Amino acid sequence: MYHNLSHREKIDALLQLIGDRQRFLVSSHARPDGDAIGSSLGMMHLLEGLGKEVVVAFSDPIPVIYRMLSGVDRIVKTLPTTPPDAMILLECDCSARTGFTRAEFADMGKVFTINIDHHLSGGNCGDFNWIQPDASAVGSLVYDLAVASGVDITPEMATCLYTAVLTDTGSFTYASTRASTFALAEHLVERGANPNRIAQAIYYSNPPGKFRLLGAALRNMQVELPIAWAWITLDDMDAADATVEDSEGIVNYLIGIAGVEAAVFLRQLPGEAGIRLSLRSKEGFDVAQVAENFGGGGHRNASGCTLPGPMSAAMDCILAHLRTQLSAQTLLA
Ligand SMILES: [Mn+2]
Repeated sequence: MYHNLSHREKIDALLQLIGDRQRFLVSSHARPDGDAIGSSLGMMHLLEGLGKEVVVAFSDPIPVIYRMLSGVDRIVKTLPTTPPDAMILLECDCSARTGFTRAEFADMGKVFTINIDHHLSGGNCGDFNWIQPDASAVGSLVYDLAVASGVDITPEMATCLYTAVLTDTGSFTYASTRASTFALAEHLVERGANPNRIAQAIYYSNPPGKFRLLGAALRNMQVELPIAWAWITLDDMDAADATVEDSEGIVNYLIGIAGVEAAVFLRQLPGEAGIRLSLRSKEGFDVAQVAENFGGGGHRNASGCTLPGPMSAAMDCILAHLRTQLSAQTLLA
């Protein structure tokens, strides 16, 4: 029913769907990042600006660096028992990616689902799907919706959406950054987002454990151009007195090396949960496909997946796959 609509038509249809309902549940993916949290809270502020009732639920804790965002204290860890009139899923290619279980969703019963995403691997899991792979962040889609709705873009909402776009563009460095991204940022700053204060919270408020862990990972680093990789074990985490949150972003250092086209960071998970992989690439190489090959997903230049342990087996597996893919691509070039 809602397929093949233009960007503007999608927005109008979505505003109609929102207008016809009163109570909303907003959620996004497990291990939430700046776009997941910023766009969800931005959506909360938008809906409340329209006089709606909103519950925002995340299955995982909110990283410390995002706790300055307005509305963070309202976020709950369980799904509401009273079914909302609609559920809005952001940055998720299916409800399972929220980290809430099938049983938790079943308790809520069938709910009209609105799915807003910019992942290439985004599936049409909702009753209404708005998948825009060229958007720099889901936060920019929420911004377009806010502008079209005529709601007041408050400093609180502007700060949430600016945080989403800043972090998902790698501080305006990723390939998804265009002139329109800066125009969006300009408007959000005019509406009250403070770039310096946001940067202080996100980039200059790190716990020391994060840098001890980075040190351990970089000591493990291997470079075999055009591939670079590094890993950390649970022992490294303990020794650094670091949290899972502290491992976010380490892979970005590996892709920063000249001549590296694909980088992979491997993190040992507790028990038999396996090895978590974060992948990054420069423009030419598609790591979303690599991750999808192992049941994961993401963007062309940033993706993730989980492989069975031990660490050495996971490393051999991903490196063999990357070497094959890269040499095939080089042959094709
Ligand atoms: Mn995103």
